[in-house]
Parts: sequence; structure tokens; C-alpha cells
Amino acid sequence: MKGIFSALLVPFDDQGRIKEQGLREVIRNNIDVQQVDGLYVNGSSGENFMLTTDQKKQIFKITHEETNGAIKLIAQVGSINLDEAVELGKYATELGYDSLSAVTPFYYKFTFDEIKNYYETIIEATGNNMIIYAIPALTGVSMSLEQFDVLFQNEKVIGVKYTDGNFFMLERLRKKYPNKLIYSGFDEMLIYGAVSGVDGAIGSTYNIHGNLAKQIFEMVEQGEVARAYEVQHIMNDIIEKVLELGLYQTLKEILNVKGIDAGTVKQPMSPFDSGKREAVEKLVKDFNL
Ligand code: SI3
Repeated sequence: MKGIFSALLVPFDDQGRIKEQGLREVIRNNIDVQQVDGLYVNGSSGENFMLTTDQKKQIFKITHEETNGAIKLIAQVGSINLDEAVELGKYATELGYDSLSAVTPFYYKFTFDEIKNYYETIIEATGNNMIIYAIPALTGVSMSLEQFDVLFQNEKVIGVKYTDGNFFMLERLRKKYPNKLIYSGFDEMLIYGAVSGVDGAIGSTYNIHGNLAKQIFEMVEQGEVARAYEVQHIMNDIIEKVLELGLYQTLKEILNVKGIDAGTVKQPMSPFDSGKREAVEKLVKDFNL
């Protein structure tokens, strides 16, 4: 379960339907070209929170089929509808996903006891392992070290996808929990996570340059931090441009330019602005994506 995981992008048509063949192409690109170690399925990058339960199941199924055991699979099943989270957790577990993950419940100001109960309910109903998905900038849920302590007491909670820039907390977690899996969540900060000793990283941009992320990770493991930093500079030149042009729209457009049918995003997100197509073509050419 260690290494670089792409947070899987999901191609949609302009009616918001999943493009099955396109999804298979995006998965194959991740396996064959980016050579990532695994996929994080139905996360933020999969536009999960705008999908129906049936669409989420369809994505779990297609991904499981297409990967066919070649790489590890983590199923993000978190939802503030706990019944849905349990249903999806059972579904992904029956398919054979290596672990579940669930975003901390958001929107309402849930107490920590309620958050703990949410994780315990999914774990008890599915029997599968759980990776906490902590992304305070989007959920507003910022857990303390003491609260991580409580959740980590459950041996089925095997780790955390840590999408935060609080490297003091990351260092504390790493020291205290050498045996839990910690995944770095911000691609533009991968090197800092790697130097902090994370076990892996999960991110959206690895769909287009997972190979660079793997280099950073391996160089840091070999103690070649200065070289890794050079690669992070290249990765961040790409990410900066992607963020400027629109995150998921541009990642998909890059794949489209390369001939992989990544479709479009789901409403209410706006589709890629075709006036920016040339900038994307230049990005693909300049960075040999
Ligand atoms: O699917 C997912 O849950 C993610 O991709 C989470 C991941 O941390 C990404 N965060 C978001 C909100 O998309 C990052 O990979 C992010 O896209 C990247 O660092 C660019 O900012």
C-alpha cells in the first residue's frame, strides 16, 4: 500500500454521464504510462460529491475490472449520508478493494464523537481497513493530534490521507505512528511530505505526471533531496499552470490533447474554456507530458 497513487479522474460527457471507455483509457494511462502504484477512487478528483450512488458504484466496478489486480486500489466511500457510505463500503469491499477511505464528515459541525462513530460504523459494517481522509481546507474539519490518537487506537484505521500544509502535525504523526500509513495529499508539496517520511502520496496531478512524482519519492528515499527538489520545481511549473487554467478541467484537457478520452467535468463545474486549448497544447509540448 506504499507509493504514488493517482486520485482517479473520471471522464463525463456533457450530460454528466460517465464515459466508460474514457475511464478505462485514463486508468490504463495511469498503469502503463505513469506507472503509479495505485489508484484512489471516488475522491475529490473523481468529482465524487456530485455523483449518484449508482455512478459511484459503476466507477468502483469499472476500475476494479480494468486494473485486474495490477495495482492497489483504495475506495473513497465517505459521505455525510452514513447509510450511503456503508452501502458503498460494502460494495467496494465485496469487489476486493485493498482498503476503504472516508473523508471526514463535513457541512454540519459534527462533534468529534460523531466523527469517531462515523468511522466505526463503516468499519464494523464492512470489516475492511480504513484510511482517514483529512482535507481541512475543503471540509473545515481540522483534527488535533489527540483526536488522531483516538482514531488510530482502532487497528482497522490503518492510516491517513493527509491533505494539509501543517508539517508540524505531520512530523508528530510520523514519529508517534511509524506503523500507520501516511499519504501526502498536496502534490505541489510532495517533497516536504517525502522528507517527512510519508509512506506515499495521493493526488490528482499524478494522472498526468505520476512518473515525476515517483522520481521525487525515490530520490528522497535514496537521500538525493537536492535532485528531488529539482524535479519538484518542474512538477510545480506544471501544477501552477494547471491551477491557473482550472484544476480538473485542465488535467482532463491535457489527457484529451494526448488522445486519451478524459471527457469533461460534471456540472455545476464549468467545462474547459476552449479558448485556452492552445495553452494546454503548449504545456503538453513544453513538458513532454
Ligand atoms: O481525489 C482526491 O481526493 C484528491 O485528489 C485529493 C488531493 O489531495 C488533491 N486535492 C484536491 C482538492 O483536488 C490534490 O492532488 C490537488 O488536486 C493538487 O495538490 C493540486 O492542488
